[in-house]
Amino acid sequence: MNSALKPFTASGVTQVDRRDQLSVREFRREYLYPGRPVVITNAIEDWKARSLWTLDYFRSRYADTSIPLSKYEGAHYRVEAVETASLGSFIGSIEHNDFTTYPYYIRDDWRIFVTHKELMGDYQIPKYFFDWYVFVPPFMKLIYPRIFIGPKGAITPLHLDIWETHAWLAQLVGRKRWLLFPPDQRPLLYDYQVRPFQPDLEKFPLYRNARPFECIIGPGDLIFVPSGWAHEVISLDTTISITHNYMGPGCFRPALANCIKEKVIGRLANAFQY
Ligand SMILES: O=C(O)CCC(=O)C(=O)O
Ligand SMILES: [Fe+2]
Repeated sequence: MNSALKPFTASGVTQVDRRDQLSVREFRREYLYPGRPVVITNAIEDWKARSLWTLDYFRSRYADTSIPLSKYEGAHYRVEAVETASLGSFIGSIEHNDFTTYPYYIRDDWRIFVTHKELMGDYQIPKYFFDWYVFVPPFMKLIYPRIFIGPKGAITPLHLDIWETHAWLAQLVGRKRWLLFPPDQRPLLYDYQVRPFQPDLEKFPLYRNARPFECIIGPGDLIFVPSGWAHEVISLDTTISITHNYMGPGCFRPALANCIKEKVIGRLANAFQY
């Protein structure tokens, strides 16, 4: 995956701030309200997951748990390309392969937290992220937490997060490189079809003018991804991460509107067979 290390735009890259000992007040003023991403260090040191969650730990306890794998084919994950494996065999495969020889990624899995509820006690929601979805009825809520476990080289292609919510992701094992694009650069991204790590500039010439933000997160880092910031992520090692999406200042409108559209109007339409 050398391409991950090449320069990718003509216009330069801005580093995402890395902040240690960030207070909630500073987070709100400097990142949440202006809608800027940030990597916060030393914010999850009290989590059990911080020392417990390793590939060996998951293998020793959950080797027989069956888990959905997303297969990366033709630069995308196809919905129908989900296969199931035991967590033990998946972990064996990602220890001995990278993404080019084993293009499978556990993405957004929440089922493991339902099957093995004790995992929920291994982390807490960091103090920065108050989720307004706590006020909506359970059937309207997003499902979280969700876990990512993948081989070196695993890719999440450029996208906006579900319902235009904010997100946070905590890195437990390995490093991930992120490229993030502010909402006003949307016209340069061609409906998010560009592959920022290997852009096809003939097909997507405006991408030349994009100015991504970049960071590498490693174990113990927590990243805040504001609503509307498209991002692409590549694993530089075998990786484990946990994530939540949430509704908060700056995304109230789209996050609530999308939630109602999908969970209420969608259900009613189904019920009445529209
Ligand atoms: O870590 C990754 O591969 C992607 C994370 C992400 O973008 C997400 O959870 O929406
Ligand atoms: Fe995302």
